[in-house]
Amino acid sequence: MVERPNDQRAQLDALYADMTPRHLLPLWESLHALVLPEPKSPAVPWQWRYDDVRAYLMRAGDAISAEQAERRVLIMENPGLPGWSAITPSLYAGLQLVLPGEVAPCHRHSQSALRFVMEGLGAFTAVDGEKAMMEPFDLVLTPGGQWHDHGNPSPAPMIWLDGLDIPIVRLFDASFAERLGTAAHPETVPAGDTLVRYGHNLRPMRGSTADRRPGARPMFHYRHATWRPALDAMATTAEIDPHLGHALEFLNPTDGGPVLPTLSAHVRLLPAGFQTRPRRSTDGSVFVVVAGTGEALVGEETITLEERDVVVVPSWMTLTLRARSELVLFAYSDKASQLALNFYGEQNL
Ligand code: GTQ
Repeated sequence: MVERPNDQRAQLDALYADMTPRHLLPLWESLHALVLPEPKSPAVPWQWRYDDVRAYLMRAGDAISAEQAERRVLIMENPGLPGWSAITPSLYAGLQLVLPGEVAPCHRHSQSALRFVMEGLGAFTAVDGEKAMMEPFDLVLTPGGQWHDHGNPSPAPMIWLDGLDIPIVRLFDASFAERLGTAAHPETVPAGDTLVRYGHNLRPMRGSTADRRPGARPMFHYRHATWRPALDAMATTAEIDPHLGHALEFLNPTDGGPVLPTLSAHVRLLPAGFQTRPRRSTDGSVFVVVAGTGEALVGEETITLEERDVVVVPSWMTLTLRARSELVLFAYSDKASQLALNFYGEQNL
């Protein structure tokens, strides 16, 4: 509360008391907290150790089937956002388990999702009836509005990170969801079709019957077998960015923009012994350690990084990364949303 002379204070207090029941508030008491001079996230830096979460997820696997749960997922909720089911104010993150022989039934919703495979081989995500066979550290997209189901015909558990824009859709009160009614969407094209047609910087000619996927977003599978060699090659040939390390963004081949309307994703490589210069950006980000060990300095916090750890870096907190051994990271954020809405900012320090 702003300091006011006593008589004014009494006058204002009387005004507030009378108008509050009418759902009216004085802006001048909260303006500074509503319109901030710079971002100040209620989210905190945090880390989930993969083996720790995995143990709970396997217990969930004993307790409930994927079909029964619809999605058997443990939500990673930011300790600074209790009750939000969110890892940052705009991002959702969870770890999903599909056991051998299980299906996660077909549904669609306004929310866009990305999946980053943590463990397992040979389960699939099907988008509008087209399967992508998933391998560790593959990125798979299920854009908003498209039917998707998951299945695991392999003999081992399949676990992936779900990154969704649930809080963004909630902010706009724009959520629609429906179930198909059958567990799996009828298969529409052979598995892997998206990669054949759109995965090589080529596309079927416009208007041809071979151009089957939605025009604006035809690619939904970005394989580790593709992105990793590209990043490794970059690390041997390119000058390293002092603030990022070697970094490649996943892109939508139709326009060179982010992979989803709301979410962006990228990968980085830091050579052993390399330390980035500090950097901050307005897109709170979720990192996954793909390989290597090191540390993340997030504001005042030091977080040790080990393979498959999940780390959240809130908006505008200074991040410095240190690689003990060669460090490979995946990250997603709401940068796509912020760019579209003209909010995005970053600062190299
Ligand atoms: O796989 O469709 O973690 O709809 C949360 C909501 C996963 C999914 C989540 C979802 C999904």
